Amino acid sequence: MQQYLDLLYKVLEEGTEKSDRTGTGTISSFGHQMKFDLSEGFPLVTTKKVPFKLIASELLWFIKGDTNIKYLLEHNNHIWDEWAFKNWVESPGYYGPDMTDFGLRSQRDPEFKKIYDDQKRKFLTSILENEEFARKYGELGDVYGKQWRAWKKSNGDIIDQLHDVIDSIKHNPDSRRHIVSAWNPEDIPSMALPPCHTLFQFYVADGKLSCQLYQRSGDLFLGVPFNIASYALLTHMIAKQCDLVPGQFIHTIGDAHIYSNHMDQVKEQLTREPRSLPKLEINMQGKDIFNLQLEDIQLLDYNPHPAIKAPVAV
Ligand code: THF
Repeated sequence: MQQYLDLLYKVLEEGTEKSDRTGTGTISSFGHQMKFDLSEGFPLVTTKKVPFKLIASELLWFIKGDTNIKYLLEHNNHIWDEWAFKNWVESPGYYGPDMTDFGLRSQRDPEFKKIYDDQKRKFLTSILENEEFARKYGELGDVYGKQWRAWKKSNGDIIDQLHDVIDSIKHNPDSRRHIVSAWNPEDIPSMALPPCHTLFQFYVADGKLSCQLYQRSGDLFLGVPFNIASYALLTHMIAKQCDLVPGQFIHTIGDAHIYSNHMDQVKEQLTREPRSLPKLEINMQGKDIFNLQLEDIQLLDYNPHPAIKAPVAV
């Protein structure tokens, strides 16, 4: 994972200060690429502990075509909470205390943080306990799961891009069109967040399956370790289903940035020595990626440095 550390270092050294949508502030640099050979081990960052279970349950959620956080909550996965909570507090149904800019305010004002935590806890309980509430307010809109599995055509039909790409890898491996796009310009206004991982392409040669992702925007400290592992896992799964061996994961990033409130964490991480990579085992007997369960995915020999906490920008 030296490439990941090199990228952190490079953006720290050469990045430009830029304001951003969330008001947090970043240092940023444009246009980077990392290449991971998946035969050398599973590319999960070892210089801090990354919660792999959350990555796996998020990916299974995308693959199911689900866009409601209820499934994530049932798997103790809270990485999308803030985006659903934002929709709720901005909706006409919300009568609680003012939550404008809750992300930034909760980091700066401990009194507000208590009120915010309380509102968020109530919100999450309602999602888990009240089906109608969950259907209305757990929904993130037309995010990844929707675009991968049910891209809406102008005539009302849908396209299952993930299913189709697996078919084309199996039946026409040399094709140069093994592409899944999450970027649907028409749907951008109805998304909780326009997709950061915009488009990915598969490539088959010498019995190996490679994948390249174009990510328009990458939160280098929090998001990118998740994104690398998520697409590496997807490549392993699809390779297995198509009787291929995992080749490379190539990660191309547009705006690569470090949030101003992640600087100390990044510097701490850069003092640490990378360790040997873990291994991945997937049990696909009698299954395909569409009915794979969390228990079928095992990470072995992962011995990272301790976790480093950081706030997520909303
Ligand atoms: N927004 C921002 N600002 N950064 C992102 O990385 C990001 N995502 C998704 C959508 N919007 C984003 C959400 N993905 C964590 C990790 C991934 C996320 C969101 C949050 C996170 O906080 N990880 C912690 C552990 C959290 C926990 O244990 O619950 C970590 O230490 O890794 C990028 O796709």
